[in-house]
Amino acid sequence: MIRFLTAGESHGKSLVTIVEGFPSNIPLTEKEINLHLKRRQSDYGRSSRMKIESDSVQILSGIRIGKTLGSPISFLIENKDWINWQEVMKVDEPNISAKKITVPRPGHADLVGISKYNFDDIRNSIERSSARETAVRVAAGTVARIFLEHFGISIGSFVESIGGIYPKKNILHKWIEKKISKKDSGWEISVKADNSLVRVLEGEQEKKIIKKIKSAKKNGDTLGGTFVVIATGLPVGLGSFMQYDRRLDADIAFHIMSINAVKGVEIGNGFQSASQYGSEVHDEIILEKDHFSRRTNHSGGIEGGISNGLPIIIRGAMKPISTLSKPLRSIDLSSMKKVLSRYERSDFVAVPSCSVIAESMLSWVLAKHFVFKFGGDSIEETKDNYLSFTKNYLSRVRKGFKK
Ligand code: EPS
Repeated sequence: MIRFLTAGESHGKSLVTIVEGFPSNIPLTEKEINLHLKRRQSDYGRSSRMKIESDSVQILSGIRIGKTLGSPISFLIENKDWINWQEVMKVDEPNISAKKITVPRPGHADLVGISKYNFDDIRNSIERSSARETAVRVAAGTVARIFLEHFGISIGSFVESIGGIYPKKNILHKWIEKKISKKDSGWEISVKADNSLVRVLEGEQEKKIIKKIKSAKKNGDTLGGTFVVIATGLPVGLGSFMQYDRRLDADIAFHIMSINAVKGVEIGNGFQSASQYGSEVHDEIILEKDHFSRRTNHSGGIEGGISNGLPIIIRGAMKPISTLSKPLRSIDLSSMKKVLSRYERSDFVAVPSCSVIAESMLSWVLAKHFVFKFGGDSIEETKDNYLSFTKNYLSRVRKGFKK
């Protein structure tokens, strides 16, 4: 089983992660990880912090001469802004007395954090709850992505809407209502989305969104939105219905929901299917040359908690950023009096970055179930196991059911 942990505070010295359980001999370079770190930093609508940080990873262990060793891989990403926060973030007593933060921002982790951990300064809640931590998640997720690429699995995303502005064309229609050809790849969607300042696929929509972000900024307000992540090239059989916590859809929902500010996750036709007839929802089964397929993909590539080989389609909803310069009402914890909330530097919108982080989280969870099913101590062994299953499953079904 693969696993990873992250550590690091938003304005601390650096962020680190340890990634464990991948087989040996996967080619991996800092350059590939840096590419996705840069994509995460898409800076339209972000705070001036994004002008300070230009993330790049240092590989500390687990890789020798460009390939994984099978040992724990560790990564470090420096926080360039730390230089400006050294006193505030000092491990021992600071030379200056850092001013305590006493007014919690509505919707942020400020108040629940101090209540739970008995902190006497909201700064202690802010630092670890910050989405800055997602930089190292992308590093870990990129190991998973590169591993999956060896099996033809490709993952991409786009921003579907920001502030309620959706594209004119129903972009998901093709992926859900039509039979996808083998050539359609998840990553190609990302290539298109990466050309847009806000990672959308329509020019007119981009213009409207930028206008709305500008006006939100002017009004001291923030925006959220929805994003779509698509994985293609999957084998049948990732996940299981044998135990609740091995269901692929459940695990995907958990991983996407774990991204800061995500409040909703949908798989395939999700919420829409709840108001339709069964005959409109369920994907009819067809037999192709060497595998079973479906006429449509309303299920979003997962049936019974198991991948069915069709593209996995995920939609996520991100709430608006909770730090507003137009203050909402709160309580000053030092006086327990009603006050207007405090403002500190923040993003106005972060849905484009969130969509890239979601690619990493989906890569991670798919790699987790892939390694669980196919195992292998070296990638060569994993490939043998994968080919033996994918090449032979249809003939095994034929043999087993033959009258
Ligand atoms: C964040 C607040 C902002 C964001 C940060 C997440 O940082 P700061 O408090 O330093 O202005 O820029 O995101 C990142 C630094 C990043 O790399 O994504 C928050 O409160 O979650």
